[in-house]
Amino acid sequence: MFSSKEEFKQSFVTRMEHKGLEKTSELAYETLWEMMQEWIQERWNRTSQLYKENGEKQLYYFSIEFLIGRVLGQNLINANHYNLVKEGLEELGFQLSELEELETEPGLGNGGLGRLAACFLDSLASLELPGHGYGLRYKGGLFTQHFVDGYQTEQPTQWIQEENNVDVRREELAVDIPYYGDPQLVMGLDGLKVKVENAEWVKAVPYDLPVVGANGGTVNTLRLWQAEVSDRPFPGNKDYAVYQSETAKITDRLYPDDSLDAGKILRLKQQYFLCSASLQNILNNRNFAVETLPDNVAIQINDTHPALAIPELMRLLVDEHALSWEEAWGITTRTISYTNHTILEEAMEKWDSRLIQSLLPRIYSIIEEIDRRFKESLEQQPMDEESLHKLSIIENGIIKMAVLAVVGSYKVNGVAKLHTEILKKREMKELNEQFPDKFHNKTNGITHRRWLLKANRELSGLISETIGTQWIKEPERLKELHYFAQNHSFLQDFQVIKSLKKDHLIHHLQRDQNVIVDPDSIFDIHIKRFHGYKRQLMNILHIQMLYDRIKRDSTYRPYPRTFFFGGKAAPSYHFAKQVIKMINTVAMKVNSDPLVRKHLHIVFVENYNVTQAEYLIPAADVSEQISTASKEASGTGNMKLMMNGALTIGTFDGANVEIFDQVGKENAFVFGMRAEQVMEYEKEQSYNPKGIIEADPEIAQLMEELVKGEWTEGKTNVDFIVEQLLEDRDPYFVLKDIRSYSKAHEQLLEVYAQPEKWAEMCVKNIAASGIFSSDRTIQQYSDDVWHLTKIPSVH
Ligand code: DL6
Repeated sequence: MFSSKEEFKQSFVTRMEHKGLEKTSELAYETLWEMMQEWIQERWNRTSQLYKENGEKQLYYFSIEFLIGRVLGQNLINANHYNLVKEGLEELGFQLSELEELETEPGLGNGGLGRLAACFLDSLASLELPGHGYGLRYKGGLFTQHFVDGYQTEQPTQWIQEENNVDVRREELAVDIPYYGDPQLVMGLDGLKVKVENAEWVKAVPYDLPVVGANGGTVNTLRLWQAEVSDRPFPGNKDYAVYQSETAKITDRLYPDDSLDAGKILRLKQQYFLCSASLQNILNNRNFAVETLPDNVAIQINDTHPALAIPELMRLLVDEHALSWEEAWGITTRTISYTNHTILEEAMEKWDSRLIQSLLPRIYSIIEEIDRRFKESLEQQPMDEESLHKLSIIENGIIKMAVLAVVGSYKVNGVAKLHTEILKKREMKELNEQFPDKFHNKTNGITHRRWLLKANRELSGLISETIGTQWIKEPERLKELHYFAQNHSFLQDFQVIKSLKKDHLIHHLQRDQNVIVDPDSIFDIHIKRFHGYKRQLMNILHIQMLYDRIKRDSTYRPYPRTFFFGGKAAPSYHFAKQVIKMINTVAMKVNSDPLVRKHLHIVFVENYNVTQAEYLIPAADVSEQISTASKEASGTGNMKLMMNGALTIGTFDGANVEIFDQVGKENAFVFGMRAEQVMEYEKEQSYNPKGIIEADPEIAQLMEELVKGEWTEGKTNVDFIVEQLLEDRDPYFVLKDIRSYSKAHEQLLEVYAQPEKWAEMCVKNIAASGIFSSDRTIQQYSDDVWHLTKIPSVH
């Protein structure tokens, strides 16, 4: 942006003076933002021009979520201007960190899936690969979480303000999206074709956000669609006012609650809106023959939310571009590939056929035809009913989006080795047998530029001083740190930085939530969405066990620990909301007990988001990754925490397995059942927690207290929890694993009592974390799936 600090300062001051107002932080932020945008714009134009001239294949990542977090600091880092700007501003009396706090975080995602999409965009641009995102421009991102009386409350968050200068409106690229209507066969110039009469059209207007890669060379695009009323004629028999308000809702909020039918229709509208707008945009702006689409474009669908891209591309190719079904199918199935992010039954998307039939009649008929042809192709094979059921796209009035996504894609991947194996051997066994070459694994990754370089400037600095800066470009070179894992002075430096990051977190929490945390305690961090399988319940039950033990046994006086929780529950997920309430209630009791408080402290960080994560992760000593084995597809928080030198206490689940492989089990605290055991229990339905309760007095006491409501201000606040543990037979095996979890915690305390040993293990974790950079993941996708060519930027 500037060749020197002086040049930056001069330009900054001139602009501030030009504004002529009081020199507030807000004005400084606005000025810095403008300067950065101008600098980016130039690079952005250059990259677009380069792509146009070059004509190489482009990747489009379709995702209903992009949890990008704040962009100002990240862009400055990727532009290599962070330090220069920080120092320049300091000399002018401003703190860059304070200005960064003024940016509203765009919460355009719920959790792992959306954050992964953001990491991928960062890696694509940083590897100078032509890859862009397509998403939705929700006015309101994920809700803001507040606790009232310990309960989660949800307030809408408005990301987009009147004067929004983060993204650029591209009116000239707007397209119209058809809903409802009657598909009719009409005779066109090129023969019979389907035309949807009386459709309700909605205008999709793109807004572009720049994605700045490392060294500021390549600037790719994240294109977000906004819904507006269309100029096309409106069907006479419909209510225009209803249409207007329904249209505004399409991009009003991230993921509306889909427990009701109205919510479901809206969700479906959103999904189709994203797919249709993005595909029309790709086809309208191409400079190649449509038949060569797979050579010029790769489309990755992020889970099944954008799976309607398959029938929509068919519609566009057959109805608008007059291709035959066979030609169109060949093109579609060589262009689209699909990533699965879950095997949880309830998260596998299924749509009521009637809903799609009424909202998207032409799309429904295309899905029917895909299903019919696929079933026809299976007719020659002997097939039992169960297999046929697993291979059906439409069955009993239900459309299974995952089956549609597999059938219509050329590659399908899971997000960690274990997850992919479970997909291939169990969840999608029959599909894998039909398409053995489609399935592959791509273990997730995280961008080390945000999660180390930005979130932990101090640790990054120490690493660079120690092994040089090449690790920034090639994160696997973090391995070189291994040689320093027993170097006393390096370990000391690491410890000093950990304490510093703990202090940063403490100040942040003091300011934000008015809590005081002991800097010398172990920072044990459990941050993720609230879900039964993620077992925040096991963590809090274990803390209750510790409380009871301290009270009961005067010789048990463990080293002080602060247990941090952070995460949101879906508004309609009552069980998860009760766990939140329970944590807050237990926190009150633990934190106010003069004896116990010396050993245990619970802090629930309100409104966990990317910004909070940037404070929490560098400060962590312990990373809680305790999901029921087989349930967590990958996890990415586990990688971020490891990269910042936290030790994992975790199960053999998702990417934890690969983390343990990389760092060695001796450098983590591994416990609990294996995935095969869990799946065996589930198959046999042979698990009954009652036996465990009867055999373990400590667990029995805990359950008794829980049932009596001693911990939770009465029974009604835990009825879902008690019901799940006892009547539903503990589906996430909390009671089965809690004993080994407790033992792992005891081992952890033993190691923490040896500070140098602990630090050595932390450094070994950092050294082994490079493989979890999303640069590795993206390069693998590019090599095996997208076949992109690196296009070096011109500086
Ligand atoms: O792949 C990103 C992320 C994984 O790390 C998590 O393990 C997984 O739970 C999450 N999956 C979803 C599924 N949503 N749907 N459908 O968010 O993906």
